[in-house]
Amino acid sequence: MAAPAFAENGKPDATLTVAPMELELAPGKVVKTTAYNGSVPGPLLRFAEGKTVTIEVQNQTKEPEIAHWHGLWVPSNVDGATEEGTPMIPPGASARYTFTARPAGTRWYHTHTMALRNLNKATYAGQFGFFYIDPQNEPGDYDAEVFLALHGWDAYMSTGGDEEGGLEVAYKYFSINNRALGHGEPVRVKQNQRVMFRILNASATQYHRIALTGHSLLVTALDGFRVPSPRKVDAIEMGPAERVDAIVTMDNPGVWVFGEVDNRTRVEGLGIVVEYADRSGAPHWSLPGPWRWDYTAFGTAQAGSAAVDRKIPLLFKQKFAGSRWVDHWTVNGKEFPKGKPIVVENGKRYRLIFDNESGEAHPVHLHRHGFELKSVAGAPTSGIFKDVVVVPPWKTVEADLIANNPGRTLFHCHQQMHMDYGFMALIDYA
Ligand SMILES: [Cu+2]
Repeated sequence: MAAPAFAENGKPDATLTVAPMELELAPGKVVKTTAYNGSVPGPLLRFAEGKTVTIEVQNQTKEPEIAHWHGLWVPSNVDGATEEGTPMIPPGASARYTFTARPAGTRWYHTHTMALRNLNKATYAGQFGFFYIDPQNEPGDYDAEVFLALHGWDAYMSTGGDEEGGLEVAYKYFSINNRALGHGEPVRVKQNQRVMFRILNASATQYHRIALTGHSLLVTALDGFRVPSPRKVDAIEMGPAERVDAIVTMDNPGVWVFGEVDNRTRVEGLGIVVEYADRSGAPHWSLPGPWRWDYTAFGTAQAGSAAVDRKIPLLFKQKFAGSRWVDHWTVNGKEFPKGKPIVVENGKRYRLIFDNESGEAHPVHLHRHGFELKSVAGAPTSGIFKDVVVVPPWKTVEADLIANNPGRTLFHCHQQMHMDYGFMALIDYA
C-alpha cells in the first residue's frame, strides 16, 4: 500500500468538527444533540474511487470520540473502531484519518462510541453523514441525485406493544435529513426527470419502511453495491445502517409524501415532500399496495458455487437478563469481549453462517469488507454484495467473505443497544 500522501500538517481534504448542537426539526420541536459541523446529516464527503484522502476530525465534546467510515475498505488503524486498534480522540483533540476511498458507492460515516444507558449518545445522536465514492464508470442513468438520511430523536425506553414487558427503544420525533415531515424544503422535481435517491437508515435501533406515494422505486444498489437484478418496488425496508439507491421516474405530477408507512412514525416526522414544478397544495399520502421486501429479488437465481475454504458459524443468542435493564447478547456463546478472535487467512474465501437463534431481527455488519449473500432464510441467491444484512428472527443468512484486507476486523450488530451489550466479535488475520 502507498504511504499516506499527506504530511501531518498538510491541508486535509475535509474537516469534521464534532460538537453539541440544537436541531430545530419543526417550529417548537428542538432537540439537543451532537453532530458534525453543526449540521444533520454532516457534510456530504464525496471523492473519486481510488483517491487517497485525509479527513481531520476535531472533537469539541467532553468525551472521547471516534469516527468510523462505514463500508470503506480501509486499514484497521484508521477504520474507526477502538476494538480494531484505532485510537479514540480525547476531548478537545483532533485526529487525522488517511485512506484510499474505496469501494465506489453510497457509504457513510458515523461515530463508533458506545451509548449504554445514554440514549442521546453514539448513533442515537446526529453524528452521521454520507460518504459517497464516485465510481470510475458512472452508469449515468439518472438526471438528479438526492441524499436522504432517516433518523429518530429523543430516544427513550418503552415497553412498546411487547406483552412480555421487555423494554425497547422508542423515539419522540423523526426526520428525513434535518427536518420533520412538512417542515423542510421539498424535493423539487420536474416531470419525466429520473431522480436517484440515495437513502440511509441512520437510526440507532429502528427498522424503517418507506414509500413515495404515486410512484414506484427502481432499486439499483444495496449498501452502495449495484445489484445484478434492478427491480421496481412500492416500498423499501431498511434495517439500521443499511443503504438503498433507487431511481424514481417522475411520471405522476403532484405534491406527494415520501415517508414511513407506519402512521405514527410518519406523523412524528419521518417523511419529506416531493413537489413537481408548477404544482402546489397539501402533500398527498396513501399507503402503498401490498409488498414483500426480499433481498433475493435483486440477486441472480443460480447460487454460484465458488469453492469455500471454510465455513464460519456465527450463532446469535439472547442471554437471560433477569431483572436487568436490557438484554445481553452472545455470538457463539460469548458476550464481547470474552470470545477469542476468529482467525482467517489472506486470500481465502469463507462462508459466514449468520444463525439467529433469537426472536429479534439483527442488522449485522462487518467492518472493512463486503460480503456476498448466498442464502437468505433458506432461499439461495447470488450476486448481491452488502456490508449490513438483516437476519430475521430464528432464521439463517449465509454470505461469502473474501478475506483480502488484513488486519483486525469488527463484526457486530448495528442495533446500538445490541452492540453495546455483547453483540460483537473480532475477526483477525493469521
Ligand atoms: Cu442485534
